[in-house]
Amino acid sequence: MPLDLVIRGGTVVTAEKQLRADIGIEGERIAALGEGLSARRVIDASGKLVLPGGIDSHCHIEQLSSMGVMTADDFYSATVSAAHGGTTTVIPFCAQHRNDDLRKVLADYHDRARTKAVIDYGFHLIIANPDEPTLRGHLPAAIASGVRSFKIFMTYERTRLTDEQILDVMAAARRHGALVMVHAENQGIISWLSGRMVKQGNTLPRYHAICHTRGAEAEAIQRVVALAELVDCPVLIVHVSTPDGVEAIRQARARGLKVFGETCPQYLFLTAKDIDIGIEGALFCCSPPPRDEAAQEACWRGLKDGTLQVYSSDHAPYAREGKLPQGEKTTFKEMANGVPGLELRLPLLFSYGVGAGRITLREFVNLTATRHAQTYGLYPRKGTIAVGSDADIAVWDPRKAITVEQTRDRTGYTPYKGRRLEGWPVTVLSRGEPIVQDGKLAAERGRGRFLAREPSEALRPLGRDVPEMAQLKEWKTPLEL
Ligand code: DUC
Ligand code: ZN
Ligand code: ZN
Repeated sequence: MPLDLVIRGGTVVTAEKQLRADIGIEGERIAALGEGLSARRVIDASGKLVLPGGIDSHCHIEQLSSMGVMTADDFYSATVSAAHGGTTTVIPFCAQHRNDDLRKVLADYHDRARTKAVIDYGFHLIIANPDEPTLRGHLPAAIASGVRSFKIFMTYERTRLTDEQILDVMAAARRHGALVMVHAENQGIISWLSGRMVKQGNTLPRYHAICHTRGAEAEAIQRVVALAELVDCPVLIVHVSTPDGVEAIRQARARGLKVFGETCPQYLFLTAKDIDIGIEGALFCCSPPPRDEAAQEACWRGLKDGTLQVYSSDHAPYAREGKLPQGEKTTFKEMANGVPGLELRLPLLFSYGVGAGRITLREFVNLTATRHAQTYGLYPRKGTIAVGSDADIAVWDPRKAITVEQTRDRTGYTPYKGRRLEGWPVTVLSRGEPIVQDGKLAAERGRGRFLAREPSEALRPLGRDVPEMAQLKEWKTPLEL
């Protein structure tokens, strides 16, 4: 029986190896890897790199911010933009706000994605209301439905959890098998400083970068690591931006703790100087903010040595009106936080990482796809090129050069305008179907499918008690209320 499709003559790269091979596809899956494969249809990949499609495990799509601003992208525009940049799976957030019932939140996001996504998607939750019904009923049900991770905030008045609440949600995650993702910044430092700045009329975006201090990140990471160690709960620190933050994770890992880290393009390619351009700096504002060259270097080092497991976009796409709701008078406290990055995440890392000799091609695949799948319970269905895996594949032209103008999301801008990039995914397949062909969209709206995720090794507790917990166990003293 001939195969449906063969990708012929390319250099196939996975996290483990690089080889010249044809890839045979039958239906939605990879059916063969080898030389001289034939099929009904052929994609000629000679001179090209054939990589697993990217997995973006941190992006915000069709999501209301805590201040009530809707992202500019819906599930169609975001996933179209992602596909053009070589990403074939996204894991965005279903955001619970303080008064929301988690069941309704989850149902709403399923409705939003089902009819629009052009690539496959999973969900994380954002837990802002860890009350009894949420922790005892709604969250376990959501986890059982394949939503095996959720984010919590240590800052923002409307979403932050107290340390006691963080311990509660960690205990629930441990019990029901979910990975806790943490936005780690110290609320007191940020609100103390920003209160003073706003009162004095220092409201330009540049003060956003001042108020979210480096120390605010490092303190919160150290604190949340202590909380996680107490209840033996693995954690993943999202959007790490500082040398001290990376170091705090490195030290926790050196002690054998399951603490994972993530960084994003804005912390490798932007600095606080990009924000310090007057009111227009709002377009570059995200939390935590980009820092300086030394911080960029620390994030690169963290990616290279495995302290930071994954590289995600944190695509938080707001159009100008969301960024500047009061026009020129908007204070940095009123701006929607976040920058777009779904489409350029991979091409930026390819050019400035692989192209500049900072990382190898195999590390690129690991950081953009394989580790996301492994960490979030999608491996080996997604994130690799292997017989039996979904045929989610990006064929890269390593020599295609572009100057960034505009991306396909709906923000109307990109923070990376004017950058020279070399290397671009020219053909992209999702479950065996070409969804981008020679740079043109070939996907039908709504073809993307929800991915129920399995418990991953990352979220399995260590089974190691701190002395106080061990003592309680010895005394047979229960912790449950
Ligand atoms: N955190 C994110 O992860 N994204 C956007 C804003 C924020 O604070
Ligand atoms: Zn965050
Ligand atoms: Zn985010």
